[in-house]
Amino acid sequence: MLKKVLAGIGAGALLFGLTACGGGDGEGGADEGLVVGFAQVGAESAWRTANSTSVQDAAAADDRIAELKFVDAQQEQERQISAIRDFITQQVDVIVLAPVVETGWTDVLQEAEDAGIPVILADRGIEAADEDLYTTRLGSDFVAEGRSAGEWAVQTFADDADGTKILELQGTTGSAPANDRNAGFFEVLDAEGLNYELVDSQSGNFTAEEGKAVMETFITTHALDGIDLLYAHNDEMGLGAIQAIEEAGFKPGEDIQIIIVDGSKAGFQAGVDGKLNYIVECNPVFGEQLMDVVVQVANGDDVEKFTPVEEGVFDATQFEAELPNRQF
Ligand code: GYE
Repeated sequence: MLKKVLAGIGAGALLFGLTACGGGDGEGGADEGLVVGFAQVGAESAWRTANSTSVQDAAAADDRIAELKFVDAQQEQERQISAIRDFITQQVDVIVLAPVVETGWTDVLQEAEDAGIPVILADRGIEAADEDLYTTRLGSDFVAEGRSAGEWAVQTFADDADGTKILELQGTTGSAPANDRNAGFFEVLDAEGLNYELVDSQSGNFTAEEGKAVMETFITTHALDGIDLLYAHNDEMGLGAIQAIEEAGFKPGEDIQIIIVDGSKAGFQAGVDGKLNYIVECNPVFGEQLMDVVVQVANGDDVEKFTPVEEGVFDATQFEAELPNRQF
């Protein structure tokens, strides 16, 4: 509590010898609360906004947390790297990183380790080679999400004798959810022996604008006649694509079936309107759980390397009933 006040005073606090502001000493300042630095991806989607709100609200409500230093990196790794370096300089107790991409973290995470500051990954993961450089990850199992999408595609198109023609709108290139949602999906299609053709696959960077633009290119390049399925790695890209499909004079959800991942209110509403066919849930509301992990890590407790967030799947028969339950 004391630190909440001192955080606003900044360096002045040090004049009084009150050095409890972090220090990366892992002691966690049990009386004063923890100072946590959070390098967030950006604000590219409803999912992300809900995630930022969840983490900020949970930190504000939690007496164990003195201050959350929040940085929105605008989907740029360089901004996240600078944020982490600032957190190290400020000697925060714990760093939380939602890494925009999987690679390129070795140096800065080594710097955090050398400073004695533990790093927790929230949401996205990083490449396996660097797994010793973070303590734990709390987030979704993106491969499982891809597999769920794949299972539905296999069930839906099993009898499609002339082969299922698929378009894919990938998330941010090099990000864990883009890599894993792709991998899980095609793993199931191949394992189950679906007769399919991937007609095109491009990144829409998880935004509605880019999703729409890529879909327009798909339509110009391939036309839509004969395309069976669009697999969009998140709601925004799916919703952007729906606009492009409608503007081209086709009926999304009928002329082309659509799978999205996330499950925002807007996504479910499009489902209720019959414009898409399957939703794989990705849950951003893990702020309270994250604060528990932050405290455990600061205390040096043993934690699992990965804690998955629970999530479900929804087909057209469930959209209407589920819509009022959506939190973002
Ligand atoms: O699916 C997407 C967001 O990393 C799980 O990032 C997250 C993804 C989410 O932009 O909407």
